[in-house]
Amino acid sequence: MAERRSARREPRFLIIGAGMAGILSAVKLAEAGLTDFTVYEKADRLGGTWRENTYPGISCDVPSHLYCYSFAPEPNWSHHFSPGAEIQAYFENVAHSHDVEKFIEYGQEITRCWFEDGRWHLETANGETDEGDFLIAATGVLHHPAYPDIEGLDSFEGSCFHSARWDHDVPLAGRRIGVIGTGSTAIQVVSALVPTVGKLTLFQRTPQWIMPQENAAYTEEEKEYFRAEPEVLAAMRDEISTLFADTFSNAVIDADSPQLKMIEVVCRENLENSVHDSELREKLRPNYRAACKRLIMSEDFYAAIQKPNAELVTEPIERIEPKGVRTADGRLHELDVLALATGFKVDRFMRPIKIIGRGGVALDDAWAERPTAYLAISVPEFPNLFMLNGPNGPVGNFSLIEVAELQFAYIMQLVELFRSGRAREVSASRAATQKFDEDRVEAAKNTIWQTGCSSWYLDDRGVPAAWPWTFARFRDEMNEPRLDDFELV
Ligand code: N01
Repeated sequence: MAERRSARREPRFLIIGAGMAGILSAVKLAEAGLTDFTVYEKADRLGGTWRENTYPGISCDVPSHLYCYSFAPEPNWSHHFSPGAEIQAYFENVAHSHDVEKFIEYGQEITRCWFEDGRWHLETANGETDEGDFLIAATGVLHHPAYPDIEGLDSFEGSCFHSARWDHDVPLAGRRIGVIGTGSTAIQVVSALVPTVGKLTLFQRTPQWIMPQENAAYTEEEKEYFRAEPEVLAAMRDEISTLFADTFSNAVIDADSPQLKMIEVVCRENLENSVHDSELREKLRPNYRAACKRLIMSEDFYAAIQKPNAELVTEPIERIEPKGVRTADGRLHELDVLALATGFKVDRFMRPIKIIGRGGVALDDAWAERPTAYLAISVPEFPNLFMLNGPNGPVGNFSLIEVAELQFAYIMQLVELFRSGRAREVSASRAATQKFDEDRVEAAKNTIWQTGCSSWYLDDRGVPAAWPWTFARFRDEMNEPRLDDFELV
């Protein structure tokens, strides 16, 4: 590894992860002339969630022109909601066009980071070491697949994989495919597979509300127009951002909001009008409010599940056997392939990396109850460690790219304290972190997420672990750090 210490009195940064937030960090640091940094990536390719999730039908349900960096607008998106492969290519293009690939070290899984003598040190699985002044965790939220704890899972004789580890070598055409789960992933998988497979069996534990959402292609004329008029593209992005916040992100934090009631009406009508068989319709009808679980957008799921080669199974899964899935009614659903669209362990963040802060305190201990961070960015006693899309930030109903950009600009203001010589170590104070936590738990009581359903938003106490305020408030918070909330050394 090259000599790391800069001769200048400028900080060195260690960045964990070359996904959306890691690339953002690299671009922004380089833009600020802070080129003493390395992005550590455990895989052999950048892209994070878009590298790992390649399941059939994958697309993003945040509008394309919002789900991209503000500094790298993309006039050529093929659809209003981009397919996953296009998003992956977009990140690769941005890294290339901004010349930040040279900062990425691939195949370097960080196993341990520790703060010692005022600096962050790290060790990789290959035994290499490095040190720097700031550690940026850009490790993502939906990153660690959650495998279901179902008896006999390992005994299945066919092909079985998690949706985030899709095995493209396994043929699907004409075969019997089972899908477990009914989250955003499963709904997209089912819609994409039904037309090609022999039989698709969807194992539903909980039904979902489905928001009908068309995904039209952009015409060549539209793309040409976006290419020719970059300011129109920028204005459109702002417009989509406001619209998205007003109609959706801000609605979910107020369970009584008129927008939510509207969303509920639309979802109910979608179910009533799209599903013709009354028995199937009732199986698909949730008994909780729309958007309590993350709302699913789909224009074709209801059509897919009504096809003759599709079956919705609502009997609980009893166990998995060599030939398929046995449900509680004693029936064996014989399968060739079993896809586990069973979601993610959302409380891991940068773990399993062992992170040791000031005075030898382990992050695992600091987060023994549950992960928490001041404004989703900083943890007391972990100076100069900053997270992008950390715990309790805006997730699920926002463009995580917009969120990360605002967070990074905020972090850069904290870094400025170091550069100007005002502080060598910056971390949120305990008091400010505790107050933030109490306030967010209180505010979360008004959200739709806490109206009686289970979802990945909820922590082990059933409290939503997500930003419970408006996006405008998030923007305001990210505008400028309140230094009284920090401990500066
Ligand atoms: O995961 P999930 P996901 N037996 O956690 C079921 C983003 N995303 O990958 O509801 C049976 O939502 C579980 O059942 P239940 C988006 O933020 C975005 O689908 O707990 N079933 C549930 O149905 C999304 O919210 C996009 O009863 C079991 C499912 O598995 C997030 O990623 C696309 C089970 C898990 O759903 C996660 O979505 C995809 C068991 N033992 C993802 N264990 C778009 O932009 C779990 N389940 C469109």
